[in-house]
Amino acid sequence: LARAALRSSIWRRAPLPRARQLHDLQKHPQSRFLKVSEEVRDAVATGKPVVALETTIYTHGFPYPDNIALASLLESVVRLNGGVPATIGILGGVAKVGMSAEEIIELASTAESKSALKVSRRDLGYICGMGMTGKHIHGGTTISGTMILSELAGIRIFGTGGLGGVHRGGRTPWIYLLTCLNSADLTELGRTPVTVISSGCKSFLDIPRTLEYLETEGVCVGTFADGRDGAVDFPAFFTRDSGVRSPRVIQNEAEAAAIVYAQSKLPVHSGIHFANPVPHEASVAKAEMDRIIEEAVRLADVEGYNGSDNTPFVLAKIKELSGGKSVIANRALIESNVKRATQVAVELAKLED
Ligand code: PSU
Repeated sequence: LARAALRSSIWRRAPLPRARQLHDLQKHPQSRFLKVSEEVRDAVATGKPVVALETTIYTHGFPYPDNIALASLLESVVRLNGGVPATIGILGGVAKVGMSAEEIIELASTAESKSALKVSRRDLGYICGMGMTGKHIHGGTTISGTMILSELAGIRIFGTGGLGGVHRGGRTPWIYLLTCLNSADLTELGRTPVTVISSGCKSFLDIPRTLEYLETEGVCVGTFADGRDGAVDFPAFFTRDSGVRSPRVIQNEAEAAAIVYAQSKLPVHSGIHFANPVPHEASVAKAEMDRIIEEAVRLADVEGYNGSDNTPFVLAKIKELSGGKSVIANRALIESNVKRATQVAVELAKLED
């Protein structure tokens, strides 16, 4: 009976079309909708450490031309630490993995006019479909969008700033369920086997509920403790402390790589999130940041900024209210996360040898 169930079961057959699709796309990366650069294709094929980088932080996070300087800095951080960078975004309705410097400049230049879309899972079909009809839209990919394209290209490690989460309005359980005040980043981590290294999620989000949601989605969450013993907080982006304990504690990149390796061999098809707290020297005092965030969230509420418009609005307000300190912290933490991600990718490549 068990054998018959195995032969006919949906769970045995269901993953095949997706696996075949992935295989076909990876075999023909110059498909109509997905272009993977030669350098990235070669690096993936030969087991080099590749690190994915997202582009929403350039189209909707940092202003032009700072965003271009940041993009070039992050690619150098990956290279200096022994990895191959793969900046991922959408140009004219075509997904690009391993964007050239010219392509990054073209995409990042849209920050001024705000003409690019913020692209997560729901937007990929739309933006590529519009490209077919002659509407060539550019898009910055969020963590969710970048994870999907990373997986298609065979990239397993991704370094970025901060994760979207459960919004505070979701505190009451029925509102939480009915209004789905969650970032698509969380469900993506539940379904796409890519490891994201970021500084946790911003404290204007509901951190305990975000961690609960990730648990439900089957996402392993650990925070780098760097030799410190005992309990460690899951970080709150601009600050190292959130008052919420991290589910797991990771001591170094070798431990992180071992977890990624083991999970891929089991195989468990969900993502992993490793949180890397903002460097001490750039961290903003928690009490000060809490006050600023309360005010920014209140203003977003009053002015009606919801859904995908919420994060950019709140971030801009925080920048204004903190006199620019938040931007310094943001830049420092992204750089540190991308370095960490590269070191994890390097350790992972050694395990795959
Ligand atoms: N955190 C930042 N800047 C950003 C983002 C997060 O400090 O630009 C982006 C990331 O791309 C993340 C996305 O995936 O916002 C989450 O948006 P939302 O909460 O609308 O899902």
